[in-house]
Amino acid sequence: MEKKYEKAWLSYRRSRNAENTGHFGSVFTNGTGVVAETAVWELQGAVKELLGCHMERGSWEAASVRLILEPDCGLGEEGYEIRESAGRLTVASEGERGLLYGVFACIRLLQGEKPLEGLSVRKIPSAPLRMLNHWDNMDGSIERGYSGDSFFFREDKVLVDDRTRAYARLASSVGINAVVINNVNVKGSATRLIEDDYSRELEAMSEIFAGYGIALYLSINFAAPMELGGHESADPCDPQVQQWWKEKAADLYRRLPGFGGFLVKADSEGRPGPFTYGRTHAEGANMLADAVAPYGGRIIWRCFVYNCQQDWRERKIDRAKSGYDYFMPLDGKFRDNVILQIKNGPMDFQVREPVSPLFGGLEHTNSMLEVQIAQEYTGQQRHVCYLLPMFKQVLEFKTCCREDHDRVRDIVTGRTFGQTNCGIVAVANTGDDENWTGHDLAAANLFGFGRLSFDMDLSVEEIAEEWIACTFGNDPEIMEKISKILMMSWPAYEKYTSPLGIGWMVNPGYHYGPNVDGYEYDRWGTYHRADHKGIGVDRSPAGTGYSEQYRRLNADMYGKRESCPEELLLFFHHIPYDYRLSTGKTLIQHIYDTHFEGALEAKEMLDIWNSLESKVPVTVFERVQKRMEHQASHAEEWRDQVNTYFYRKSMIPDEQGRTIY
Ligand code: GCW
Repeated sequence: MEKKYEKAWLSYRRSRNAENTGHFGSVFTNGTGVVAETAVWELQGAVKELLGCHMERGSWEAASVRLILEPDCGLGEEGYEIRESAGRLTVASEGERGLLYGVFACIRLLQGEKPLEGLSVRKIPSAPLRMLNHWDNMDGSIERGYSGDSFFFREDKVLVDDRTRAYARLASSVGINAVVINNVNVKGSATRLIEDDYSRELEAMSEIFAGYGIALYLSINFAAPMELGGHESADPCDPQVQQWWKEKAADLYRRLPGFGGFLVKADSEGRPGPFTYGRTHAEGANMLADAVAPYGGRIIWRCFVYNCQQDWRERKIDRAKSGYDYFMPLDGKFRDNVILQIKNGPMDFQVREPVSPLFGGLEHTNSMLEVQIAQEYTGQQRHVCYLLPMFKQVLEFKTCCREDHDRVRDIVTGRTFGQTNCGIVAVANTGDDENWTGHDLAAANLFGFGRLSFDMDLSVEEIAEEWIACTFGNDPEIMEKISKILMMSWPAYEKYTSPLGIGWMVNPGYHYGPNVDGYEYDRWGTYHRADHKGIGVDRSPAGTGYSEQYRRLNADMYGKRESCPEELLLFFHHIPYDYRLSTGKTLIQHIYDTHFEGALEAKEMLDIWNSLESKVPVTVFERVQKRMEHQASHAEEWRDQVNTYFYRKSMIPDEQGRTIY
């Protein structure tokens, strides 16, 4: 039985803005391809539901809406312009995808009940590649999935049905143009996705995606030539292996319309890779790049490579250093159609991390920022945690790699080094739950990631408001209250979980809930090093030396505890509990205070939500309420475990005498 699904932010409710109806009598396009057709279809459907009017196809002269391909208008294939004058609306682009994005922008305006008169908007997407990575397995489970099972796979089959299209609509409506459907950990039958076995389904899927301007990508198993091709090795320098991949690529590009390329996790967490053959990651990636190059394909190669067999006793080895250590020496050695995919921080999607020093380090290699909207370490979609403020901070971070245009956003949009193969990707938070994202408010992260990738000038508040208007309507009370919850949520989560950038402190394996020492004596390189005097990892030059991986100005800033931004203090330094922070509070008092505050804020968010009872649909109200009630009590659990742990270590009482156990 297919599970039901909702339309998320594309569930159009009747607009009260009757003035707009006049603009939507008929539509004309000079686009002849499938994406232009999609644009017309989307507009007609939305106008019908939002304004209640039936939109005909009209001629160029007569149509009230014109979707026009204008060659050489400087907008590119994906940029668009929307102009309104004298009751006529024109959406222009050099490409059909631009028309589609323009149409979705018009629809958002209608959803937001904005007037169209005199409108003049011009947008060119910030990032060339705007991608989602799904960690979906062929058995239907999702690695780090918190919204049900996969809608791409079940019982080793590829699913192509109505939901595939519904998904493509959602993704495309916010500007996503590339999707990897299978987990980066490619094992078992997933290795066979590049074989003929699944060609019919993948062809159908890539056709649906292509209609929405989305390129399908697949994660591949580096050892596939052995597992599928019967070769004795997967050595990237072996001509037979090279030939095998060339044939595979030829085959895939012949079968799948608009196929994008491969995503590769190699030599990481037990996955095979070039190291086995004494080869570098550049040799590995380039071999695949050569195979897909004739078809304009790309290889997206992950930099999440580290030793996951570390000895916790060893204090000089530092997992945070590994990405840079492996990839910096290879700068400039990758083909043009290789993009390195770099997680935002040097560890792993913690609630607070510094930006990976590979951004601003690499100068001659295409790079792409990887963030995670699946909330693996930020409440697993049971806690509300609006992550856009974090992503925005990462994008705005000044790497100091040159005098200007040195922010992460400049790098991943190609501005800094003139690259065109670059962009931003999120590990997706979807599943086959009715509302797609488990927590209804987690959809703000999916919507918001897409919108930010398309337009990095948008503020996180604007994005939240757009999402709320599209999802819940324009009622000022709803807008204000849900915005407030979203904007409170990341800071609150940070307060009641791990302090000042230290990270982890979660239950091993499934990564949910507090366990301060959960990873402390484990092999994963994730330690807080707390003792009775202090806490934190010394990553200064006197410690592991990680801070030295940054450009000079940043290295100096992080390297000294006095200049290190306080939110990252424990990431970079081992600090005594009685150290005074800029607020005048001691470190231990800061830990106690933020944990009490954070738990109160979780309760406050619940109260705000409860006050919306009559304002949002009852099913949504109840789903969110249930999760937020859990969040409020789980935040108390976090508060009490963390505070108690540090009280017992330090034996320093809370100045305010609150209950610590
Ligand atoms: O954070 C870790 C996750 C793994 C994941 C890995 C990765 C897909 O716990 O589940 O594997 O990151 O990014 O490859």
